[in-house]
Amino acid sequence: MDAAKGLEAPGETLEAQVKAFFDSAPPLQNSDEITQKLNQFIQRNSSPSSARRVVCVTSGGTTAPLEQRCVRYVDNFSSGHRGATSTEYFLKAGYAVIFLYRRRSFQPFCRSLPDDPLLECFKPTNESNIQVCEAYSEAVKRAIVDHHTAVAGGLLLKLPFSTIFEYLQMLQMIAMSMRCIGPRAMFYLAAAVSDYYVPWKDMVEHKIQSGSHLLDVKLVQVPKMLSVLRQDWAPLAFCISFKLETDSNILLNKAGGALEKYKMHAVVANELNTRKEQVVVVTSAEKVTVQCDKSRSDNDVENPLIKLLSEKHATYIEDSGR
Ligand code: PAZ
Repeated sequence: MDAAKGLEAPGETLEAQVKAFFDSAPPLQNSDEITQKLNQFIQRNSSPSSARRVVCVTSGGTTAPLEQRCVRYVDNFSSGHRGATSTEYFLKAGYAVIFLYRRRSFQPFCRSLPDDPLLECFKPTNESNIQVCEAYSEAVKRAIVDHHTAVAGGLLLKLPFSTIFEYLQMLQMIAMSMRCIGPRAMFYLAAAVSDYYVPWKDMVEHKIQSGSHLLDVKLVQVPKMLSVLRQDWAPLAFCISFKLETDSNILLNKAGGALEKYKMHAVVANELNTRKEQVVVVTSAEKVTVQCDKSRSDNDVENPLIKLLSEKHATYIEDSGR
């Protein structure tokens, strides 16, 4: 939504903007169920016998609806590949993962399956049973086993969102539930989050009718929730945000700016066209270029990236003295 022009109320404090955002948001349908799932998940992964590090991975783009009974919305680019792949590597590194993802975006353990269409993986047999096609049998088996092991083992909790309203309400709930584990919590914020939105109370209820050559929709800036996450929601957690740019000349400066402004522990800078091959991890001390190792079979850039961040997180926990 970078091209959109927001109407920021001059002089309005961040606190007032945050309040206005949450007051105007339509309440989550299933918030009790989500809270229960979160509490169980955190409890399970923080018992003395299995005290793990827990990471919240956000993934995919948020939508900003233009109508309450939404037909049209402004979307943010993200396939969810980064978040899904990172989740797999965090699980491998021993983390429990809360995967906050955009509905119908990439899912962990499904990268080797054809998604267009998934049904090509299967065929009916004579007895009307279903069989996995030979070409995909290994990939399907691996995906099912790995996914089941993570979910049934209580190491992966998946929570879907579509709109910016759902995303931020759920992020807040997750942060609150993770407070009790202090610095063992990590936020890995790879989702592409709307910069502008239409407040619910200003939104038309029904589908906008065509007829005028000018669509007059006023978009308001989404409050800078990274600051709120760091300061209020999860002050002890280790926080990593992402910065995406298409112009490599401004990328590192923008990442450095975000690091400082939002007091992140690291910002992962990536450029649209090369994001699958290379990222730069920007911290107050250094800028580390992380590249995929093309000689390996697991040659995702997320492999060395999660290794590096997991080491930094371990140092952070040690320094916190807990
Ligand atoms: O989801 P994906 O793999 O297609 O892309 C990942 C990404 C570029 C959305 C992510 O790495 C990222 O930079 N997220 C933050 C985007 C932003 O600056 O708002």
